[in-house]
Amino acid sequence: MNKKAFFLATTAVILMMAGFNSCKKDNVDPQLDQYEPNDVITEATQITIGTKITANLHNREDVDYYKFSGTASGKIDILKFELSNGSTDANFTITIYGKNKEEIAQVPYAGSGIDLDYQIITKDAEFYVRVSGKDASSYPANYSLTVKFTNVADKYEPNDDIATAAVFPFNTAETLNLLTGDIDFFKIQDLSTENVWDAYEVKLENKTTDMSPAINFYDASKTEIEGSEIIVGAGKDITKQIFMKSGADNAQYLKVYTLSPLGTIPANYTLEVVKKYLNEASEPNDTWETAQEITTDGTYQGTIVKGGSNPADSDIDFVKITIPTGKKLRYRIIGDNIKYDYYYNFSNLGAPSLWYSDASPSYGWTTSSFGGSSVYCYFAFKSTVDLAQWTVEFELVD
Ligand SMILES: [Ca+2]
Ligand SMILES: [Ca+2]
Ligand SMILES: [Ca+2]
Ligand SMILES: [Ca+2]
Repeated sequence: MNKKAFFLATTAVILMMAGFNSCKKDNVDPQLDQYEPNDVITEATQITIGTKITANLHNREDVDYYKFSGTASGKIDILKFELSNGSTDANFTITIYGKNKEEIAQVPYAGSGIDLDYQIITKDAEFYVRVSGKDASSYPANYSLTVKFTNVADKYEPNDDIATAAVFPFNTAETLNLLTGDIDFFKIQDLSTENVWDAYEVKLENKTTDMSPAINFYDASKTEIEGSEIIVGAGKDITKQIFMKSGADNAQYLKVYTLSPLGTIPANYTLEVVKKYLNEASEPNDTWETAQEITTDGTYQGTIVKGGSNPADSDIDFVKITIPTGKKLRYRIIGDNIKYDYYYNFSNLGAPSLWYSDASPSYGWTTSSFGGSSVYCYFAFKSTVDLAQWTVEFELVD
């Protein structure tokens, strides 16, 4: 081919292409909506979740595929499919596919002239939808379709595992919900003080008749506390008192979930953690270094909020009183389930020496004498039961 022939041939191809294009345009069926061609899933028209599509089935065989995608919130949410029927006798259905084009649901036909509403519970933000229909007496059969997230997830989401547990405030009833497949983890931590035991009442109010709520408790190391699961039954509330030490090293985690399939979704509940303020003002006083110092005769009281035989995991209340030179200490200790250790030191520095351990409260005066020199006395009150009260009366005599 010479140069001129090549030019003519190329021009002819370009003209043919141009002619073909204009020919196709001229032959477009005026009934075709702007989203065509979309008759197979691989030709699905891309739509942003939340966008309203106004389209039609232009003949009896037409089907329309759309690919919906949007920004995933990372939260379990209700995804709604709303098809508004623009025809009096067309009967629509939709089929929903996941992001890998696997079928999720074939929604039943809505009925002639009837709108279609459907919802699924999901975290995903990528779907395919196939719109098809039957029974229309004429075409096009118009419809509009909107696929949207409803943002019903509560404000503590996402908190579906212990690593994402939401920090929960005290003395505030929060309105929360569970969706299908949902679990809610919360972290309870009291940073108002350091190393002070207190009781906290965990209250779950069930706003449904069919959810069977359950709560499991975990310690600060995220290990489930043995035997901590609370199960109450459908429609019932949960109330549970827990004991926890304050401070950054201490925490408990709650796992809220349902043991029954949910009926109405979202399944609402309120959760409140009430701090009881049951410990004495002189806390923290669990070591001799932090002992409550008594400087005048009188009666003193306290509470062993969390009892137990393991001192590292129970409340201990240290009290210190100084016996001046030439004086004696008379004391009386009262309290059901109270035991105490007695320590002394002739110096105000360093650890005191244990004199006796695990003494039961004496119900009469006891006089201590240390040979006339000044001495520092420590009482460590303990209990094996929770919320045990102790009372001590001190009197310095000649
Ligand atoms: Ca189509
Ligand atoms: Ca959750
Ligand atoms: Ca105490
Ligand atoms: Ca204490």
